[in-house]
Amino acid sequence: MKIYFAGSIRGGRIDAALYQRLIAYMQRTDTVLTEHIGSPDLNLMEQGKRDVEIYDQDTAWLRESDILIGECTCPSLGVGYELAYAEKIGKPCHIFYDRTKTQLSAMLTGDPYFSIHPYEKEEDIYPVLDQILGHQA
Ligand code: 6IA
Repeated sequence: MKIYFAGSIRGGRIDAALYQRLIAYMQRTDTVLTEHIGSPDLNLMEQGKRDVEIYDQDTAWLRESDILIGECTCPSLGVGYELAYAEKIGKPCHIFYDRTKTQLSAMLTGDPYFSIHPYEKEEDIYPVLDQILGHQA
């Protein structure tokens, strides 16, 4: 499966290490098109890449992907945009967020299109990912 993993970049990098662990977990069995989202050096890497190129590449990957998986604990305008874009083109969307740290936007929780997975501990995420990706838990 080709996975579009969405996580905050300019919205804040507080959960970057979590993104990296989730990406590594999914990469054991599937292809993650957006593996840079977990990179600790993203600020350095971002320099020199024009925003229009980022937009064009990411929307192409969204169209190419089979599924979007978003980690939405750290609010990000870009991730919100990607979710709406993915819904518009009919890609299944799964949203994870830590319910002890944030309240998700009503624009996500109020939209029945999205599959929303609140969690309290990181280890709760992995069995749900296994189910989504069709692997034995
Ligand atoms: O508003 P935000 O920056 O938090 O939006 C984050 C979301 O937008 C992520 O899910 C990404 O898919 C996308 N995004 C934002 N900035 C970039 C980016 N910057 N590269 C790729 N996707 C991005 C450049 C870093 C790169 C050279 C490694």
